[in-house]
Amino acid sequence: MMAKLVLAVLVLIVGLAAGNRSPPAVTDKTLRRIAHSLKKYIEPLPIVPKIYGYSTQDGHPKSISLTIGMFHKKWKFHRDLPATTLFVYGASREAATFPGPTIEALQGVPLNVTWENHLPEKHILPWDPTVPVAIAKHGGVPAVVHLHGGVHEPQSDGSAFAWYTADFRDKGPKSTQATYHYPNVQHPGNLWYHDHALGLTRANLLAGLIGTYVIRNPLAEAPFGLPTGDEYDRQLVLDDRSFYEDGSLYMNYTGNNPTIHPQWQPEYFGEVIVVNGKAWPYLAVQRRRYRFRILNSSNARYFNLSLSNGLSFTVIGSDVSYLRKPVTASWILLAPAEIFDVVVDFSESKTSTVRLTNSAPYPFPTGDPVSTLSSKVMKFVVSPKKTKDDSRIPVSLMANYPAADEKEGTVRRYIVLYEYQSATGGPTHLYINGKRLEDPATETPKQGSTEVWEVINLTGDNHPLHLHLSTFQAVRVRELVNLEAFKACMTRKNDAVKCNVKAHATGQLKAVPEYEKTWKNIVKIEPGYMTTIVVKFKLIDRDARYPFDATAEPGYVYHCHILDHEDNAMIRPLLLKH
Ligand SMILES: *[C@@H]1O[C@H](CO)[C@@H](O)[C@H](O)[C@H]1NC(C)=O
Ligand SMILES: *[C@@H]1O[C@H](CO)[C@@H](O)[C@H](O)[C@H]1NC(C)=O
Ligand SMILES: *[C@@H]1O[C@H](CO)[C@@H](O)[C@H](O)[C@H]1NC(C)=O
Ligand SMILES: *[C@@H]1O[C@H](CO)[C@@H](O)[C@H](O)[C@H]1NC(C)=O
Ligand SMILES: CC(=O)N[C@H]1CO[C@H](CO)[C@@H](O)[C@@H]1O
Ligand SMILES: [Cu+2]
Repeated sequence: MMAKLVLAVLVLIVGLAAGNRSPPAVTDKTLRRIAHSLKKYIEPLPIVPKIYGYSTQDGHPKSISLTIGMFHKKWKFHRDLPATTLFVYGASREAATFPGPTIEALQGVPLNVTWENHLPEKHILPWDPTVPVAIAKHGGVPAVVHLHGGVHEPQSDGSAFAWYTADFRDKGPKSTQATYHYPNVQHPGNLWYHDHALGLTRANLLAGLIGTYVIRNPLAEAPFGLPTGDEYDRQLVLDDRSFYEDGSLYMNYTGNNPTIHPQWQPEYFGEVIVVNGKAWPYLAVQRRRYRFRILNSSNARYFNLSLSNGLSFTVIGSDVSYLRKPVTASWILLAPAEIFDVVVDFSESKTSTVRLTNSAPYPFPTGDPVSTLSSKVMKFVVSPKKTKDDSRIPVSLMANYPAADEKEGTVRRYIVLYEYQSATGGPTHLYINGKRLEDPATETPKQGSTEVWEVINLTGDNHPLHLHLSTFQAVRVRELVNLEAFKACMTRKNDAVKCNVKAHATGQLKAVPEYEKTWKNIVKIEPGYMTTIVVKFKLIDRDARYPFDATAEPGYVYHCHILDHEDNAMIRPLLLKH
């Protein structure tokens, strides 16, 4: 009783300190009832607005500067839900959307973006002061933008410590500038921008701070003959959210271990599947090919996507890179923050509707099976008449990209993922290599080099590993044998070599899916396995060094992209050296 009272008071104090309204009482059942009450497939899928990151005034593409703000704004997720306040990106408050505008850049044409923080005094969601977190002394919401998949100098990387509030009233220890330089020197592909403020990433993204970014190279891409134009080449930004009756976003105000972390929960799962800012939308399509750039921007939900009625995906790219050649897949497993670039040919549909469905358990891979709610994603309504279609699926794509070659690696590192639990077994925090973000950098690759990272998962979850700046791909996924003995040794010594990792990394091999055999920004790390990734700290299409000083302060980071893990604190510095 006393403990409960103390807890309630603690939660109240923390809630007040964090400037939050007290949470309306709500149960999972209520959240599910609200989700069930929304009529499925009646909201049309919005086209994500576009902002060009270059000008073509006199025929030649020219470098420009953009100003993009973070605003609070009412957003309606569904006809049957009242509008609610979100944090969103846009050129102005009027233009701001969820997800934010797609920035279209050209390879080789640099772009400057000034990211302005116009967020209000108080957050719309709860946050936890006991994880390493940005705290604004003078009110306001700390924010900083990271371009995920971007190859750019460290000063423009959106370090978790480089946050700032509205009018720069408060700023983090590594904040220098609000204008970021994106040189766009890298090969064409799909990127996204999102918030990266210390300890607030899960809340800021849930609140709406996400947007997509495409780098094009018309000369290299036009010969592929893929579907083009706003109508046939589209973004599908997937995420999951739960809502209160009044339409506002739900996030649990009570931690799973409230005496340790009053708010932090190991994984956020929402009952409602949202695509391009609308709950369970539909898209009317013609009987022809469409290109979809599918981004999973959920906090923690994996999606195992498939199409009904026998249609399949032709996968042409994964994250920031085209594949060497297209791969047909009947399902694709999308981790948080992972992107797949696919073509779907609706002329093959024998029916007038096609559903995009999800079957990934949550947490992935050993959690609950999907519900009738989260198995639905969106619906395509296929027009009856066949349409003229000039697009095609090419035989090969970026065949000149180098294959991943482990022998090129000059350094081999062991990267171990740990989860720590309370006496009652609830996760309390997660670390990489048993170290905090604030501990000195141990991963210090040479710029221009290739390394081999052996990533060992000692937790029960699949973790999407993300490295800033570099691109990488998995070459081997091997089961660890005598896992418990290895884990016990690692828990004591935290040293893979001393714990004789070679003797344990002898189990079954799992194939790397064909559609992931390219240079990626996210690799899914299977629990109980050692995943070998080849990491390139250079430009892959030209085998060239970065044309900027990648060794500058404040450096980069690498982390798990389950946002709730990243915030507490599955994240480490990545400092490049000359
Ligand atoms: C972008 O910023 C860089 C560095 O400050 C500057 O040299 C360049 O002129 C800017 N470009 C534009 C188009 O303003
Ligand atoms: C919020 O978290 C607490 C603690 O883990 C849990 O008991 C409660 O059921 C959660 N609420 C909902 C609606 O899931
Ligand atoms: C989306 O990404 C989140 C985390 O970034 C991940 O947990 C989730 O499984 C992903 N969902 C899909 C469908 O890929
Ligand atoms: C994804 O779902 C398909 C069935 O739709 C299933 O065959 C496949 O094994 C699933 N993939 C994973 C990784 O769970
Ligand atoms: C799914 C799976 O194999 N998870 C394992 C990940 O590793 C931990 C500890 O090493 C195991 O306990 C999990 O079962
Ligand atoms: Cu994780």
